[in-house]
Amino acid sequence: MALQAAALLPSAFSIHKEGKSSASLKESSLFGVSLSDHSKADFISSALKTKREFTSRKLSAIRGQAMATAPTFTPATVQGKKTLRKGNVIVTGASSGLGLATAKALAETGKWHIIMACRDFLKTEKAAKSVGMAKENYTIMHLDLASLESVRQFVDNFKRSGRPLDVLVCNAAVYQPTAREPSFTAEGFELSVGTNHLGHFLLSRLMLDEMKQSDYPSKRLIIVGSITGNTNTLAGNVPPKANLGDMRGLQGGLNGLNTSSMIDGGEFDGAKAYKDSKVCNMLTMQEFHRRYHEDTGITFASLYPGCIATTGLFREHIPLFRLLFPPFQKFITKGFVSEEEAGKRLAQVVSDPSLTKSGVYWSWNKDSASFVNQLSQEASDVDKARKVWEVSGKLVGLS
Ligand code: LMG
Ligand code: NDP
Ligand code: PMR
Repeated sequence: MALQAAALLPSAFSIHKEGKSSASLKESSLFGVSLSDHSKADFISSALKTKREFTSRKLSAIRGQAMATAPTFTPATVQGKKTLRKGNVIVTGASSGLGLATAKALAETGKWHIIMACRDFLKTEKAAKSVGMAKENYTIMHLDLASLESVRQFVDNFKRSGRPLDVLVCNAAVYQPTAREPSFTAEGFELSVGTNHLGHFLLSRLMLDEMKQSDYPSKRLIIVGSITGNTNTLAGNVPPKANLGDMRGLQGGLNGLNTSSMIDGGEFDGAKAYKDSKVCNMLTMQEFHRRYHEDTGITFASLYPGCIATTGLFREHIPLFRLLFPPFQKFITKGFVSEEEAGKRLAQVVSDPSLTKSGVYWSWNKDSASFVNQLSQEASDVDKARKVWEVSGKLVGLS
């Protein structure tokens, strides 16, 4: 079995290709979102205030969301003689973990307006405040990826806001390692693949036209992948392993009734469903690249930011796992990264001028230098990518 050096011995790996850390960031804790720090009154007044501040280029109503916007075209950077406006980036799942750390890192550069696309407005508002994001740097918009209706509504709402879309980051995910029975999305798809893959698949397909229309110089569509979906690594060989098989379950709609809830048609396994969903994420990124990069100039990329063993991703794991997993990753595998460091990495993929290569999967070595990593055979299989694209398109009602 071919195992990747990067996974086995991160400290011995030293490809310094394009690794420049992005804008310098202040040390600041990402933890400890305290309810008492953010009173309800505070929240309501800020929501009302930001609503007053909102000036849409189109005057159509924005249904059911609070917006905390800056004027869209704030000059932020001077490139040559041209003044570059602030970039607009949507980050799904920005209410915690990697998404929040990325939003914070981007906000601190002053060059980005972050649309935090989240299912829990209050949690997101508290999270943004807790990491010190300035109001003018973000907008919270409702998105529940476990409902295709919500995805479509989000896209409509975003279009109505009149903001151009420059970068889309598909980051949100759920992981159900201890579930014995599958749960399902609003449309009846198994929850992990339905949320992590199908919700994002519809979102990015629908947002592509928005991105095409943007005049931003470096447009990017980023889908977060993971090492555990790649069986060419040690981590990807910890059972249960990702495997899409012939995708008979996906073709049947993952409903657990007349078809399996698993992509490969097997018995439900929450950890495998998550890893399969990450394989779909990485395949989708490459299929986007093949179909659209040349015509649109958009950069399509995926990444493994490192093992961020402290995030909410493990909230459903047993307490003993949550206790031991961070030290295990820190001291034994040495694959651990803090939320802050992981956020800087994803922020680089969003905005670093040197990370414009399309169709690639980024990883970082022990010096936090980025390099183009190799995907497993399945996660780079061209036929599987096409099949995932076609079957998923039908499931979400696109083709
Ligand atoms: C399943 O269990 C769960 O059932 C499932 O619910 C889901 O969670 C899933 O992948 C997620 O995992 C997987 C099971 C497989 O793992 C465990 O049960 C072990 C959990 C360990 C978690 C970390 C805690 C470790 C605690 C160690 C103590 C640390 C203390 C820290 C203090 C530090 C102080 C300095 O596990 C297994 O099946 C067993 C192991 C399998 C390994 C698979 C690897 C195969 C790779 C292929 C061979 C490669 C050979 C190379 C050898 C390289 C040697 C380095
Ligand atoms: P978190 O649980 O901290 O963050 C996940 C985010 O996804 C949360 O904001 C959560 O919202 C959101 N989310 C979940 N379900 C939905 C939904 N139905 N609709 C909208 N948003 C939803 O985990 P991480 O930060 O660790 O995960 C972020 C990404 O990083 C994922 O794609 C994960 O696969 C990837 N990753 C993580 C690694 C790690 O070691 N942690 C390693 C490799 C990749 P809410 O706050 O409301 O729950
Ligand atoms: Mg893993 C270099 C070795 C390495 C790395 C980088 C990870 C990352 N893991 C490694 C090794 C091992 N893990 C080994 C040897 C074991 C057996 C003891 C092991 C176990 C393990 C479990 C039980 N690891 C896990 C779990 C989880 O539940 C996590 C998971 O699979 O979530 C899907 C997980 C992870 N290990 C990682 C990373 C990044 C994860 C979690 C998140 C993800 O892929 O998104």
